Amino acid sequence: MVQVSTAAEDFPFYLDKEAFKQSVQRHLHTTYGTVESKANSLAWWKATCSAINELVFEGLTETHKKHSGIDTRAVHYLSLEFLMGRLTRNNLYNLGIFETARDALTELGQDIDTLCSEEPDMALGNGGLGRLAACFIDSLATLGYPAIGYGIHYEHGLFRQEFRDGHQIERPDSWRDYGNPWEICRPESIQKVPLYGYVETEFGPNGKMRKVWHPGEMIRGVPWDIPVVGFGGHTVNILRLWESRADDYFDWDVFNAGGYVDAQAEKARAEAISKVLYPNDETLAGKELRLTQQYFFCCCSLQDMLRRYKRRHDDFSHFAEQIVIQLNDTHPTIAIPELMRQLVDLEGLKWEEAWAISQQVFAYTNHTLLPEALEKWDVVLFEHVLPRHLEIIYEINHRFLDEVVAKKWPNDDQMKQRLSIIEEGNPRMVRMAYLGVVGCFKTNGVAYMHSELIKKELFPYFYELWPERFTNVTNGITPRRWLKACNPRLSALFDEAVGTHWPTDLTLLRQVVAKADDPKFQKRFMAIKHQNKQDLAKVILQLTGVEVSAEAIFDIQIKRLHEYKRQHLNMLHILTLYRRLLQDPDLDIQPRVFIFGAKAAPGYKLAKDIIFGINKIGERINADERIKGKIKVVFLPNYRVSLAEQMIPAGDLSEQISTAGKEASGTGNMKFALNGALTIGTMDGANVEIREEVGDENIFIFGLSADEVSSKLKAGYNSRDYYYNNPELKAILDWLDSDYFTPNQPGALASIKRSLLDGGDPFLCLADYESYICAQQAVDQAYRDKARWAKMAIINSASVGKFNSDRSIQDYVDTIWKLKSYPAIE
Ligand code: F58
Repeated sequence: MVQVSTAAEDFPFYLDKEAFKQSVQRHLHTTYGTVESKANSLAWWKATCSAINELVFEGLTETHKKHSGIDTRAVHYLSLEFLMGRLTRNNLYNLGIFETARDALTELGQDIDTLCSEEPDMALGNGGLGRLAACFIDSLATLGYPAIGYGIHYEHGLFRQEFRDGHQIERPDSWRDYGNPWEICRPESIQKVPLYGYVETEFGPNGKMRKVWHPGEMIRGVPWDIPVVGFGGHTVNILRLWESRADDYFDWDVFNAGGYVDAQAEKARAEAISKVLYPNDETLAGKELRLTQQYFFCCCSLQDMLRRYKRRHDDFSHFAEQIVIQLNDTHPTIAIPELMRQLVDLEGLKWEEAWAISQQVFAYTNHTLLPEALEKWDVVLFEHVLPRHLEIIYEINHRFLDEVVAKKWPNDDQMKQRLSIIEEGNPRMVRMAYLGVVGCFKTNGVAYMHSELIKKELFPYFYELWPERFTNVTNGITPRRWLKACNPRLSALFDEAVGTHWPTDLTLLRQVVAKADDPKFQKRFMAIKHQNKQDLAKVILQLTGVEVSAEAIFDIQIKRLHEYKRQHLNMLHILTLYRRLLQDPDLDIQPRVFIFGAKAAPGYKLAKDIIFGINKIGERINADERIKGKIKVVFLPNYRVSLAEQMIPAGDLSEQISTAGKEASGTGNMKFALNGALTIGTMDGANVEIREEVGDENIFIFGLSADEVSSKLKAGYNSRDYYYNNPELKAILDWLDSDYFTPNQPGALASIKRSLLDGGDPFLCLADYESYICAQQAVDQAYRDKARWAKMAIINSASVGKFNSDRSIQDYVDTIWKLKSYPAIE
């Protein structure tokens, strides 16, 4: 493991309070043209960012000098999503000047929390996959690795969610309406991207055949760089996001011919590419615009890499030593044929040479086993948008089937069909995951269990062919954002207990296990949790108007809304408790607040119905005086990174209840455990590894295993058996047919029941119901014993050092990327 010093005295940037104050004031005057008496919080926030940027840019320049000076191997992380959230607080912590800035601002009459909340979230991602990319670039910079993130500069990130009468309404997100202080436009690195058109076979002067693509359209890619400050400030890498523009905005020919309107329309079409992030989670949108987005950013990024490489090299013999490209899911796999095109068609390499390079450069991370999330593109659509790439894919496939598959399984046409990158059928489809496996030297899953399932279930024949290509890298989270910055109280306690180095070596927290039984430590730990809960209670009141008590169990489920994540199983538990309370208002249960946060894909009807259901059930329960406030249900609108940062430190119970075998890893599970919440969860994804770390007695595991789930489905699962055999379950499901929760709208929640009965309950909520209710009873029991709960919470927090994203990155470096660390500033 690379050791990066992060002791306060080792931070390279020392800026005293006075200097910071002066810098903020100077920027207020000279950058934003305002004065102290007139400036609002937005102006103060921007001036603060400019002051921070003076240090950031210095780090950026030094890092650039260092990395280009040694011409070193670097990783290029290609991802359609980077869910960065807000950057101000993080940059301050990573530079080691948070306290200095806070005190300076206080003296200027400004509150740092207020200023930080002026920053809109940079929500350029849907969920786990995008947030993982953000954690990874934080870790890469922290560890001093040469790295660049490449993605799209969406004008609108993930939609803003509002509730209207309990229904989700989507509103456009505008994260840079008033300018964004962190981004730097780099017009000197603009790239051109061809699209559409046709391919011709030509013969060169030497009689050699070559393919020439005559594109129907050219788009410009304009890069915007976001500096990525590593913890300790020793390295500042960049995230480079591409914005699409019309190639020649002032097309004089069209313009002069009276085509002003046509020229404008063309401009609008070009700009549409980076206009908006697709809000789908775990379902693919087989839309032309999405394929165009994928190609657009891969094409720009590869040209950028080649341009930089060619500055120092005359041929491509060192390309694979210098460059490794990680594909974040299949979304950027189009980069594989694109590199082939650039090397063969544009640089004149032989196919074999180019393929040998390409095979050493790419690696692919898979994030899902769900069949509906595995990308496939209609061959006809593909040919229309990228005619040359389809030819290249055919060639890759042809050589793979003839040279590799036929050798291993001679005369086996069925095997060829099975493994073909092109799926036969009507329509024929390009299987992007197969292209990924064939074109990459490594394919990895994101948690141990997931990686095993990839080998056994998703790609069994590829695994037989190339066992050495498959590997696991368990996900992680950055402890800088997900503990130090979001939970300053607990961070201070840990500083005192184990010293200040835990933000880079999270395993140091293990020492705290020794204090788990110490009543004094327990008291301090739980007092912090209580204060965090009080803070969240205020947020809840402000966002929902519902008053909740910090004495109650804060039971939280935050993640995208999806049937496999089973928010509706949680709902069934709520209904069960509510019904029991109505039958016996004196029932002795621990008070609980059920807290949700989730966005549903705009076209995902059932997911939206579940949001509506939870909102309506909450309204009824929260207003029902008979149950004396013993349970409350709140759904916080517009769940996003900055809201997660307020919720996670306040969690007592973390709901990780996906159907076993469906959640590749999960990362929210790690964030909660680190902040001292106990997990109630299935044996799925990284829950399995969390259990290994914290011990079986400190986690509430329930439900069928992945093997049991698949046997049950194979044997013919009938959810009605559970419905008819469990009167309590039957009663709460029948409740959904009534208008009890939706006065004057009988049956408004019936679709949820229908999906569980007529719909066959594909994610086995009813099969796991009883076991879930039992596990929840065990939670209730455990919470009664304050000392026991405190001990369990402390052990969780202290035992999850493995899930530091620095460890994930080091695993990638060791098994896939083979990089050397070069912190720029010592
Ligand atoms: C998530 N995938 C996994 N996809 O579901 C989760 O288990 C894992 O922890 C995480 O990746 C990180 O590895 C995920 O977030 C998406 O959001 C895609 C967006 C584009 C469309 C398809 C889903």
